[in-house]
Amino acid sequence: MKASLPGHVTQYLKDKFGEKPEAWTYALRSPGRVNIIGEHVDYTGGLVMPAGINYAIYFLARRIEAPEWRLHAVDLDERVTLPLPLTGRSGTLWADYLAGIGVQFQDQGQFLPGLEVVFGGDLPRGSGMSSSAALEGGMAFLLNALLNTRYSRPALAALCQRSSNTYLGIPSGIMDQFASLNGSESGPIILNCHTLSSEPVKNALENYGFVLVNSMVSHNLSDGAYAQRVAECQRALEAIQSVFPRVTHLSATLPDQLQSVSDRLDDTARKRATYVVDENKRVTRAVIALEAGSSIEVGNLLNATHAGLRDLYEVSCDEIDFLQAFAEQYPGVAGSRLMGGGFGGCTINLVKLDRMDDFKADIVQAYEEAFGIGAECYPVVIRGGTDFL
Ligand code: GAF
Repeated sequence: MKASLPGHVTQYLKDKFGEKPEAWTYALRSPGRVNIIGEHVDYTGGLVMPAGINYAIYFLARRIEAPEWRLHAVDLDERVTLPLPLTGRSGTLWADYLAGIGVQFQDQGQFLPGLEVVFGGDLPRGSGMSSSAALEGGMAFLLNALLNTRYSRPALAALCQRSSNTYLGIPSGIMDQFASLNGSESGPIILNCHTLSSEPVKNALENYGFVLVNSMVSHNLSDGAYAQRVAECQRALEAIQSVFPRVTHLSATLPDQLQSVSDRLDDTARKRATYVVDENKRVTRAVIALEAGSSIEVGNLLNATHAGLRDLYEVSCDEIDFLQAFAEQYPGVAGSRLMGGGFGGCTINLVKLDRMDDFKADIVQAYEEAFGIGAECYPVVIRGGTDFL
C-alpha cells in the first residue's frame, strides 16, 4: 500500500485496533470535486465541467463474521453499527450515505457481507466540494470490488445518484458522484448529463490556478430550495414541450425556442430556463477557452455564470456575493463564481499564480471585516477519480 493515508486515520487504526493500515484488506481514496462551470444544470441534462481534486475521503475496510456493518467516521470520532440486511434510515446522516449505497446493491439481489469500515480525510464538509458524493462513491467502489459486481464507473455514479434520490430523498443530479468516481488526472472532464458521455478537457491555462474560498456558511441540499429549483426547471420544460414536444430536456432548448414560448412561462420558470439555456452555451465556450489557454475568456465566463446564479437562478447569498465581488475586481483574478448547490459553501476563483498568496490573505481579511467570519482558502490540484491506494 502506498503511504498516502492521512496521519490521523493511521493514528485512529493504531489507537482503536492497535493495527497498521496493512492489516486491512481494502484501502481507497475517494476525492471531492470542483466544478469549473456548468452549475445547476446536471439535473436538466446539461453540460458540466467538474474535476476530482486533492481533497479526499480515505476508506479502509475488511469483512467481519458478524452480520452487521461497523462504520467509523474518524473525523467526527463517531461510530455507527447497522444490522444486516440493511433496512430503514439509521438516524445518522453520514451513515445513511453509506447505507443507501448498500441498499442499492441489496435491491439488485446482492447479499451484503459483514463489514468494518473506517473512513476519514481532509475534505471539508458542507463546503460545496461534495463530501457526500465522495462518501457514496467510495462505498460504491468498495462494494463493487468486494462483491465483484463489475459495474462501470458511470454505472456506479448512477447507482449513487439513485441512492441520493430514493434512499435519502435528495433530488440531486449526477455530476458530483460522476466527477468523484470518473475524474481524470490530466484535467477536468466535460460531462453530458443527458447521455452520461464524458471526456477529459485539456487545461492549457498558464500561470493561473484555481482556488476555492469557503464562506463557512453551511449549505444543506436536503432543505427545500434545491428541490424547488428542480421542480421549477421541470415546470419550464413541460411548458416548452407543450409547443416543442421533441425537446427532451431543458438544457436542449434552443434560445429561439425559449424566446417563442416565453409568454407561456411564469416569471420564475422563465428566469430559471433562461439561466439554464445560457449556462449550456457558456460551458461550450469554456471548453474552447480552456483548451486555448485563454484565462480572460474563462474568467469572464465564470463571472457571467455567477451573475446568472445570483439574479436568474437565485441560489446565492450575501456572503458569497461579497466574496465573488471582491474577487472579480481583484488584480490578478480572471474570474470568480459561486460553486456547487449554493446558499453558502465556496466560490471558485481563477487566480494568477504570482498573485495567489496576496489574494488569499486579502480576501480572508476583507471577509472577516465584513461578516466577522474566518474564510478558508483551498488551492485546487486536479486529481484522478476514486481508486485503491
Ligand atoms: C449539488 C448537487 F448535488 C449536484 O447534483 C449539482 O446539481 C450541484 O449542486 C449544482 O450544480 O452539488
